[in-house]
Amino acid sequence: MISAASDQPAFSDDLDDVPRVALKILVAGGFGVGKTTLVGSVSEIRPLRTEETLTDVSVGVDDIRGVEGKSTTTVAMDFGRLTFPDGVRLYLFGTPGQERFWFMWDEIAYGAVGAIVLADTRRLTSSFASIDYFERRGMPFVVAVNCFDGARRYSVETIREALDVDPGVPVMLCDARRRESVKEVLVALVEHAIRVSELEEQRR
Ligand SMILES: Nc1nc2c(ncn2[C@@H]2O[C@H](COP(=O)(O)OP(=O)(O)OP(=O)(O)O)[C@@H](O)[C@H]2O)c(=O)[nH]1
Ligand SMILES: [Mg+2]
Repeated sequence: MISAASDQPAFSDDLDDVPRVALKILVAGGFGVGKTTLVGSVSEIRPLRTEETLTDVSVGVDDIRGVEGKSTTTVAMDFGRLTFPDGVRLYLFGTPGQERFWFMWDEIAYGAVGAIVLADTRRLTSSFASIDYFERRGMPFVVAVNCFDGARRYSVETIREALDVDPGVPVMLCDARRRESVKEVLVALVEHAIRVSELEEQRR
């Protein structure tokens, strides 16, 4: 079901409200790592969601360790928007986490400048596929570890080693429920994407 949360203003495409720069950002990562939560906590418009109830069929298929209270899953995408005071507007697209919906990724990823790969240290392997995806496509990404309550804390270095990501890829800790924390991740991603594109420019 497509729905919009009701605690934020509805989406309005005000023609006077044209951003200086508009960038498309993906929010990826394994099943239940907090992608929908992240888009919802930072979006300035009512986020678009496509949640469906998890059925018994998913038992034994989806690893819900640590998120046992989870009752729905994203079946198409999440969409939200955030504008910074300097006029940079980010359009956020959350991907579905379940493997059976991965066929949609190429279309969701089209035109994106970069991605956040969210990870949960209790199920780190569930975010490997996202990392592979962006590495293969040469799309800049940052890894953000969503620090769930009760999950063991690891240092950024330990997580970097476990995920075996390139030394240039930012790895950070975050709380997907906190707007300021998510903003920090988004700023790190945009800065990283600019660095990557400058390096590519110099190589040409
Ligand atoms: N304690 C805590 N719970 C969280 C956090 N982020 C998400 N949750 C909870 O974890 C569950 C999973 O969150 P979602 O945002 O639906 O995860 P998702 O990655 O979008 O899931 P899929 O779309 O199914 O892959 C929900 O029950 C959230 O309420 C967090 O930072 N801390
Ligand atoms: Mg989701």
